[in-house]
Amino acid sequence: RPLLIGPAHGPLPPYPYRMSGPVISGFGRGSKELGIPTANLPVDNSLYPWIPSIPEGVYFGFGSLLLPESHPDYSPAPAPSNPGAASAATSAWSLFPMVMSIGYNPFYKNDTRSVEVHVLHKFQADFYGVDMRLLVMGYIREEKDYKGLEELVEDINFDCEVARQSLQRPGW
Ligand code: ADP
Ligand code: RBF
Ligand code: MG
Repeated sequence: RPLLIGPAHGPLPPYPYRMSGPVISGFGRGSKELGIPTANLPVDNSLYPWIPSIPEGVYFGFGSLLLPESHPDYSPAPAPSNPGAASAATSAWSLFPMVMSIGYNPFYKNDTRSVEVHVLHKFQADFYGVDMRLLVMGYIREEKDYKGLEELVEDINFDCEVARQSLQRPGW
């Protein structure tokens, strides 16, 4: 499958979609042990009507986290590009590329639509409860069922590469 998604000049409508919310506990399936922790967000259909309306699948884009000063990955951008850092900030937004799954995880057969985000950054600590803002820039593929976990992980690793390469183009 292709490494680059979307035209060089940037995302086409209806992208980008936006949503935000606190990072909550997920299914506790040990995604972290697979090397693919996923930050789960509450799905509020009334706040974000685009969520139930789009096809389930794997998407990519940017995720921003309001990390508290106490988090080891806290790193305030200089003001004014980061308003939160302007005066004695105790938290600041940090921007990362991400891949995400929206859907029912056919491999696990969930019965509710979930939103889970794998951030393309190696964090020194968890960030449960932290506010996250998502900019969904494009669609990568359908969610699939798999014979085994290794195949799922292999596909997700390729999704990460698609996101990295697609997002590093200047138009994105
Ligand atoms: P859960 O079932 O609670 O979602 P996971 O095994 O999926 O557990 O781990 C998700 C948690 O791991 C996130 O809520 C976050 O606090 C932490 N985490 C650490 N690194 C990342 C990352 N790169 N992307 C997403 N979450 C991460
Ligand atoms: N679950 C599936 O059942 N099928 C998939 O194709 C699938 N693709 C995913 C792609 C990405 C980028 C991410 C972050 C998750 C995906 N998932 C998929 C969800 C996965 O089953 C879930 O994160 C598990 O908790 C991993 O153990
Ligand atoms: Mg998770």
